[in-house]
Amino acid sequence: MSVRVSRRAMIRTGLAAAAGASGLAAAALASRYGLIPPDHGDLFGIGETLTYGSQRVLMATRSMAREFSRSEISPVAPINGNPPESDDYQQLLAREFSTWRLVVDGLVAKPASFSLVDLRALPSRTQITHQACEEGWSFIAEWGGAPLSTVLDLVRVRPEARWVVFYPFDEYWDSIDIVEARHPQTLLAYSMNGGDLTTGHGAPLRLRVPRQLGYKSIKYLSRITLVDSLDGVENGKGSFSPEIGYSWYAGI
Ligand SMILES: Nc1nc2c(c(=O)[nH]1)N[C@H]1C(S)=C(S)[C@@H](COP(=O)(O)O)O[C@H]1N2
Ligand SMILES: [Mo]
Repeated sequence: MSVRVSRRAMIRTGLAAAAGASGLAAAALASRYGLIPPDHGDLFGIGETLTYGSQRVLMATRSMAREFSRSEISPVAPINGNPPESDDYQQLLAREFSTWRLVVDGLVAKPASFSLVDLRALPSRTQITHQACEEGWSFIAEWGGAPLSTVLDLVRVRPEARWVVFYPFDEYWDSIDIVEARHPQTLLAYSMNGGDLTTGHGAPLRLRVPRQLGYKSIKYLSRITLVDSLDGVENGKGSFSPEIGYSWYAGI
């Protein structure tokens, strides 16, 4: 039997109900099933664990972000932040990214790097999805690229890998879990609204994670690395976002 329950209702009742409404019991349960987000010790603490844990346990991990029709594409797509100023990035831009390569390494059997030509040769997917910034604005756009899962298959992810970490050419960095990384809508996007990705929107390649807020969709990608723990990665919180007051998990 399948019962349709609203997303909010599920999140509200979620793990708290399963654990007898006790936050600590919920945390113990979450820990047992590997559902602790990497920034659990932070500001959001127990609430973060409940949100991430509830969504991972109760929402089918395959739930899809809404996709829209072409007529719903926003006429204006705002840009958040300036393109990286680093010499590395500026030189690649000057050569129209012909010498750029995406490095994929870490807990993989076959570390590799991919040029834009390589990525464009992979099976592609387009999706018209909504991108919402935590600052309160949003837009709908069509994104095209290679599913991240295709690239993960090519490098052969080792079974112990649990997190995928993304490094761009600016100071951002972030990570997602393997469930999110393997989701069919999680895209390495090289096109937007039918054209090449512009510099502002993240050229040459950006991540699109349409089930989470815009800040998880890292632009200007340089390297992707697979790890079994985020403890030793940068600040140990899975993302730079907790440093500026935002949670690692940004599910919507
Ligand atoms: N590398 C990098 N990725 C980034 C950002 C950034 O400044 N640098 N901004 C993030 C934020 S806060 C949002 S809302 C989206 C904005 O994407 P857009 O500029 O294409 O609208 O990109 C995200 N990815
Ligand atoms: Mo944002």
